[in-house]
Amino acid sequence: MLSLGLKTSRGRLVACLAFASVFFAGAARAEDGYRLWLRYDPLPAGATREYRARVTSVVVQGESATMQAARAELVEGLKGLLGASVPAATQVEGDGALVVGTLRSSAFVARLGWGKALAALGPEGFRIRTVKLGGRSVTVIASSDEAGALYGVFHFLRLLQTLQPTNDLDVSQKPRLRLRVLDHWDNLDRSVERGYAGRSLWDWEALPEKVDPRLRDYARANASIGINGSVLNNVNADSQSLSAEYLKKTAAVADAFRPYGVRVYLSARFSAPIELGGLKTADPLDPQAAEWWRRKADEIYRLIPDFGGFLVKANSEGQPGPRTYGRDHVDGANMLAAAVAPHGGVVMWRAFVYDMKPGYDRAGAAYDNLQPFDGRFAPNVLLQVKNGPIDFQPREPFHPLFGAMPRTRLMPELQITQEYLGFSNHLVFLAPMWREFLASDTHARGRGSTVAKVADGSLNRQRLTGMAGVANTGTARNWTGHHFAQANWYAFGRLAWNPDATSQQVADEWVKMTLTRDPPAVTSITRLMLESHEALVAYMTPLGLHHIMWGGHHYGPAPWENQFDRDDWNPTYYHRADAAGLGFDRTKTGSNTVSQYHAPVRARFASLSACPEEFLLWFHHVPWGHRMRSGRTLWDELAHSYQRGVDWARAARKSWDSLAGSIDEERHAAVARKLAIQERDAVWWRDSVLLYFQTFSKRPLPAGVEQPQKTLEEYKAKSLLDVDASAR
Ligand code: GCV
Repeated sequence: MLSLGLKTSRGRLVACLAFASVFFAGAARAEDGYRLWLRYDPLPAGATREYRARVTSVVVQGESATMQAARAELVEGLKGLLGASVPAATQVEGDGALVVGTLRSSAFVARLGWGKALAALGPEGFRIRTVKLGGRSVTVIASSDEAGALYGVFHFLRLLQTLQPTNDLDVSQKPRLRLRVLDHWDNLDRSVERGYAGRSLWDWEALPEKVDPRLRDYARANASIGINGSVLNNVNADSQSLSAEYLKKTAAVADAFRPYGVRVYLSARFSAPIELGGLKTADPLDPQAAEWWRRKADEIYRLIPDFGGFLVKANSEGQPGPRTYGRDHVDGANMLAAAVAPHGGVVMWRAFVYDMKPGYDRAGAAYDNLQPFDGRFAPNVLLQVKNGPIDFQPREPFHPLFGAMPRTRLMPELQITQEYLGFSNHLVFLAPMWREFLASDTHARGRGSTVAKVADGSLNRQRLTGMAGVANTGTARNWTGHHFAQANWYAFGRLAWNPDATSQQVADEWVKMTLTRDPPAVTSITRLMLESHEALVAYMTPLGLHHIMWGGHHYGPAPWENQFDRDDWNPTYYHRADAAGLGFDRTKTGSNTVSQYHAPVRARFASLSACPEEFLLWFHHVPWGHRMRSGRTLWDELAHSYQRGVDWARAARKSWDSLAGSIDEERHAAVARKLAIQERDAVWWRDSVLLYFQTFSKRPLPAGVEQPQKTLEEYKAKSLLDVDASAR
């Protein structure tokens, strides 16, 4: 983002908000959440009056599908928000015209002399300015390319939705990251791996003949937050998705997305040349295999000229890959990269590779497997790295690879769907977790070498950049299962656009656009959201605990679990509780994976006294009686943390209940039901984890921590998922 300048007095804004309070108290009506944050209901009367005077006609210049989408959005949006149609015109005729166009599509924009400035903002950037022309005040949304104009339109509508002043605008924005992509772990049978919001949105059986109109709404929602790519199928890929039959279906999806600037990508199964092409090998150095991929890429681009490229999970969790044929990751990635390069495509190669050797620390595995290849990947390859070294835990330290591969384009992979964070049952706003990650300082080039700067290419001077989020969408009417899970989809888009956006800003926007503009309600809901991640960590995995979830589904606690053949799928492997203490020693006396971080980070994490307490048990095996900064023992601190989490879940319910008048009944009741489940789960977590660890610590629960509701045996007997089918 270059700059965002709003030159208006705060006074006017406050006045608008006061109107909002009155208006929304009276206007609550049923809602099912389908409209997401793109609800264009009438604004409060005061704001409407003011905005109507500013926008008297809409002049969108350009007839391409994208410009038509921009026009339709503006016309519909303004009609809804202002409560009356704003006429569409072809010329600027009076005061209050809103002109939208690109340098090519609009003679008006071309005459403004902004060519250089717009070129500097790139194809997706935009400028919004209030200009005076012959005594008339005109608002201009301009860009060098159409995608930018569309993003500018959504930005302008967001200003109205959040009651911002629009009388003297001077906004210039461009996305900090180039590829802003949702990864769908959707299978061809429409099941969704780690999906908690119904079935896959892609109806493969009906495609390509029938294209669900919902696909347009999906693309539109993505465009409104700057997401410009979508990987349609699971990384645990089925070769069929690359068959001629399925490519036609994918092409129909791509057609539906195109007006909104969303490109499609596919996950590629590495062994597809064997399964689809009948070859004997998929060895990346085998000329026939490489040729098969080249032809496949040509076939895809004939059908989908703007196809984004491939995402690949190779040699991970049973997936085939170059190592299956005695080759390495570079051989595999570069062979695929060569196939898509002539068409401008990319390969997103995943770093989630964790082969196990006896005594291995899984947290160090991706680094060991990938770091040696730094500087050897082709220019159109991005290495897609999860935010933390294990696997989308409620809290992890940043992945050490972000500081260790300066000659490789590293693309963070975040998980929007809540695999380890209570599925679509728990209210947890993920922006604070992602911000913590993006703001982490790798110290790779000294102080200030944040993950955000690695990702946006500024630290290592890279132009091809990106961020991926594992999608949480499905056929659920509200898209994400939990109304508040929509906020995580929203936050992913906003942070991929600008990784420095604050969680507060993102939450505030989302609440005003989605739920209510009533100021006290906005304050209490944003507070709830901003506290929610810390609270979830407190009742699930405080102080650096990780991966103590139940079995393969990961819903609810099972720290006692040790039955999996693979050591590192067992919670006991991660927490290492014994009579002496708790936690995984990753310092020199243990696995020493802390050495994968740069010097000052490494020293801080490695020191028992300097280690941030939120990561204490991640890096250290700590005696039960260890004095924490609070003065409590480790055991007492742990117990208090679980209790704090439960207390928060209870308080959250109360606070939500008190908002009944400010939010429509339907969504209010749905969220209230989920919060009741969240409270029950928090208690379940507290009791079962403390009871289990107590068998090692042999210490009583400190005062202020409630006695467990069941026995350890009872908790062990049943997965939390089984107590409530709605948790699925
Ligand atoms: C798509 C974790 C999840 C798997 C997922 C895998 C991955 O292990 O539990 O469901 O597989 O991560 O990211 O590839």
